Amino acid sequence: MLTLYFAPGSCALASLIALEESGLSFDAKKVNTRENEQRSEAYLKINPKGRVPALATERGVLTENTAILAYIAQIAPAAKLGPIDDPFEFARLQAFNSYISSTVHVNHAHRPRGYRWADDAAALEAMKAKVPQTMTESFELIEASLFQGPWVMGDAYTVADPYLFVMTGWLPSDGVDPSVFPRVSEHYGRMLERPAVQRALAREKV
Ligand SMILES: N[C@@H](CCC(=O)N[C@@H](CS)C(=O)NCC(=O)O)C(=O)O
Repeated sequence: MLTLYFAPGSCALASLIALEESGLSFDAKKVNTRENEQRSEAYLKINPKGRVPALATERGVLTENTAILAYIAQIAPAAKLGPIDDPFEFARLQAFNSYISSTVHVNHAHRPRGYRWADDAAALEAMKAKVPQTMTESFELIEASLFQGPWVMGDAYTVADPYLFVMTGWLPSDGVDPSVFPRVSEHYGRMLERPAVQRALAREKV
């Protein structure tokens, strides 16, 4: 049995959507990040990083969206969530997801989680102030070059799509108007129509 540890409104939504798309049977457990449950002794035993998502499998716990998304695509071949038989195409998919994880998500985190990098109040404010610019620059690149359309990797829906969806959903709170990026905005709307996305969003609300 697979168990996904997630928190509403977090990046774990990407892995939650991928699981919903996969057709695999899984359990989803909420971690109350508002109460800092991710730092509790019990949760740190599951994920010593103190972050969500974490995916408990029969072979152990996987962390990091990039790893979890790739794993889901590979263990659910019938769902066709990635080009798992083509090493080059799969690496291209991983390149997109790595950019989201290492750059776009980190840009965003400078607003709510600046304390990871600085203690000084002025430095924290300076980091927050920079977020609209860094998110805009990343989305300009995605809109113009990385996003192929109608899905991230082209005609086929893959595990890159839920990951982009989560980042697009954060743009308004990061002070960026998503309509500036029409192709990405259309993708967001297309995602909202998918039953798996609707099921994942409903799970966040329960
Ligand atoms: N690179 C990690 C980032 C995980 C991460 O930062 N998750 C956030 C939620 S979006 C979290 O758990 N934050 C809680 C905290 O920082 O205490 C991934 O993609 O899985």
